[in-house]
Amino acid sequence: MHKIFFCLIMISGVFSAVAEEHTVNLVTTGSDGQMMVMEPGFIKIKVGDSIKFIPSDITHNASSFIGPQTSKAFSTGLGKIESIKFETEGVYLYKCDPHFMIRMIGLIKVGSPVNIDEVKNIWESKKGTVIANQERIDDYLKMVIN
Ligand SMILES: [Cu+2]
Repeated sequence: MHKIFFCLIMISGVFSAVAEEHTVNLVTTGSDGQMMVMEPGFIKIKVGDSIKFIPSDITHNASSFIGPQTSKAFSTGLGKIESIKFETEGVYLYKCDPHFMIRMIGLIKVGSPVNIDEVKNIWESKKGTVIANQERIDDYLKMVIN
């Protein structure tokens, strides 16, 4: 009997280590005063983990933008709380569709950042000029370390 309980505890421990659900808030005003920002803007997760995206209001969502070539695209509904599972290793930039032009963009690192150079190159070619939050994504990209 004790052995069975021990096994159950071991199994539940393994499962919680395998897949976690993280939370990212999509907010109009950030806790540090930044406007139109993902919190946290840069998050590290494991392959198989999920992220629950929580918009502060109807004007925000999370939509894949630049990611690993074999990854699935995703787009959550405006104002909808949705959980997305990340099963492909690499770095992902994702955006809020209504606020892309003011860089409401976040960065997710899933496992190892195997495609970081590619993401940086694509971002350089797309970033252009904007009216706000110019340095935000470059700052996030600097945080990606193997
Ligand atoms: Cu937004």
